[in-house]
Amino acid sequence: MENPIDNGSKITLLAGGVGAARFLRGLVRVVDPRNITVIVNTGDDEEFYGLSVSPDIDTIIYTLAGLAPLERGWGIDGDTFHTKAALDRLYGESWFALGDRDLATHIFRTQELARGRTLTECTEDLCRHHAVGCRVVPVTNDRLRTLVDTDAGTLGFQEYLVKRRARPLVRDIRFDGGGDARLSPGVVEAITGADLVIIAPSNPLVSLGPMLAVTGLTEALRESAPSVVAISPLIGNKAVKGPLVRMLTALGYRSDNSAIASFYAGIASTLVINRGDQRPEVTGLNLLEGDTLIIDPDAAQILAGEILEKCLKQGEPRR
Ligand code: FO1
Repeated sequence: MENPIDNGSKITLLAGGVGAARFLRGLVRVVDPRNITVIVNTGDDEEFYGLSVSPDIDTIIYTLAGLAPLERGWGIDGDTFHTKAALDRLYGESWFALGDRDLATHIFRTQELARGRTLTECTEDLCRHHAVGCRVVPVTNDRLRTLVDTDAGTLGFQEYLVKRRARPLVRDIRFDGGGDARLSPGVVEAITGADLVIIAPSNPLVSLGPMLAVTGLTEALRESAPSVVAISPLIGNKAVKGPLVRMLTALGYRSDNSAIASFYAGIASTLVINRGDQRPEVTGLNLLEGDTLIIDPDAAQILAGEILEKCLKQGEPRR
């Protein structure tokens, strides 16, 4: 590797969708991708037309493969929607836009799952197919679904976010299956064996929340807390993307770094906040300031480099 930061350290990233994918575009420039494990949320997964759709996994894979649209972040850049249009004529207009090329991923995943293969195995195949160098692992191979209790009733996460445009007032967030779901093989080892675990600038309530609901993840993080760093998804008390602020407010939290710090206290030792932003009031966390607006890969590379430089223990990697 040309980058002097990379000394063979093993890095594990806990990831939601677009925010995590944007950070990864920089991380892979400073760490050998073969030493990166990405543990991905599956609480957003949903079925459309009988097809298993895993939006966060696909966002990570398409981004690392250079296929994701820069601005929108999800799906495949330049994809067409002829199948969606034809299905809309058959069933009436759908609120979830599956592109023609994207559909191949969902058909493949659905078929392989039906053959008895695990989501971990399907994800490995998709990574190989797209020449993704990192190990991308779903947090669980078991059913896990984020449910949003709102003033308009209980909604699946995609129904809340996409169909209802995150407008209903959130009363509670639950993770169906969380208690029974088991962590995917290798997840605990990827955390306890990492030189550094990074929690991506994803939504703590609906991206990290479902992952932490799977028995064993919180414990693994607590065990590794000195090597866990979380990146706040807030910039100037606003989220770069998505309904985080609306959700925090509706649930009675403050929409600032104090709320983020209290969420990660006990499972991380360091919180990265945007340079110049209000610092959390009470926190047992070390604070690190960085430029966390990482819409372009160069900015993500600088942030990833700073985090590694400050948080990676000096000396030899663990293994
Ligand atoms: N988000 C939308 O706002 N509208 C869509 O029609 C949509 C389709 C879609 C298809 C495949 C996919 O992997 C993601 C898609 N997303 C869409 C994004 C997704 O709903 C969310 O951004 C994530 O679940 C949040 O991490």
